[in-house]
Amino acid sequence: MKRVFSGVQPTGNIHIGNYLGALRQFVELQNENDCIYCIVDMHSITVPQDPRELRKHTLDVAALYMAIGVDPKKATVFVQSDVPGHAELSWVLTCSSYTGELSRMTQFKDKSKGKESAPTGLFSYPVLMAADILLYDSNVVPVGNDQKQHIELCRDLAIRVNNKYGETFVIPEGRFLKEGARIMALDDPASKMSKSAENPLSRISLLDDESKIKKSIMKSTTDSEGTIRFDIANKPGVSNLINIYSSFSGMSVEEIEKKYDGCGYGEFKKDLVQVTSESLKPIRERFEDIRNSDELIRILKDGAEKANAISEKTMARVKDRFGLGIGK
Ligand code: AQP
Repeated sequence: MKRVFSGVQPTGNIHIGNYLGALRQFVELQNENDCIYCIVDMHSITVPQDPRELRKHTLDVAALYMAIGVDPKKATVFVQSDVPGHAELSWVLTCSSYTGELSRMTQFKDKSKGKESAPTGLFSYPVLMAADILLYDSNVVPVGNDQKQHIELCRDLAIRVNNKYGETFVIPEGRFLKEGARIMALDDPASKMSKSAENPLSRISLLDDESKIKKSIMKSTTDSEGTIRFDIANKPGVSNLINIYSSFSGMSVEEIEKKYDGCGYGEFKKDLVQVTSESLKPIRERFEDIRNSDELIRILKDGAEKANAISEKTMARVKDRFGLGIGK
């Protein structure tokens, strides 16, 4: 049985990019693996957060995990800041990382673009992410394609420590869905769909109702050609919509192109609204029940307890290898 670890930041409501790119894998993996799914709230504070909103989103994301089908009887679900080992290991790994490699991370470059000075946490974000993964001796990390570079850094850090201090960490593998699983912003298909983008119409949240879904899709950026054809280089907006259609309906790109041959964007978009709304409605309904039940907090407390037990073992090993503390 493999150990699987992944997390989502509670920076806002989970959108269909997070869901189709990463979270959908969580559910299928939990049946045959030892899965640990975290709400990575400490990553969220790398950019300013309203404390009340952060806590609300933390519980929302936890409830959404379960609404999409994560089963707390099969998987461990908890909040990152409830397990101190993440911060502890992050510091140890920070001391084995280099500013050069961190400054090459494209996410840091994107998020700090145009700023004279960026928060240190934003810079060292990938080290905390490496700590999240290595703390649990994870074998597999299901994430979106945008995280490939961070997974590579995590592996490099683990190998570096193992070479210098002796076998300490399991070397994890990223699990990425096919290239098309990267969902782009609806108002700008050159940028990825993002929770924290300013324009709410740039994304579809899993909790959006039909009228918001309709508004986002009907206003989405396309092109002037007028044909439903998958061509990322020349038709990025339409290709992104085809991708979303295909992911929710299970139809292949070719089937969709054939179905909408000769149709205009209006008709295609209208159908996409329906396909998306039908897929998200049951998630939204389950979310309401779970979010309003007392069970949610109990599940997160139990999850943190289980995660802590694993994390303490790893930290004892790490401290021993590095000569930290007074020893046994
Ligand atoms: N647009 C996307 N398409 C496919 N996968 C995506 N992921 C994120 N955006 C897309 C994947 O979703 C998982 C959770 O992401 P995260 O919350 O850890 O952080 P993120 O990648 O920074 O996501 P956002 O939505 O863009 O949040 P903000 O705006 O706060 O930065 C990850 O596995 C990610 O790959």
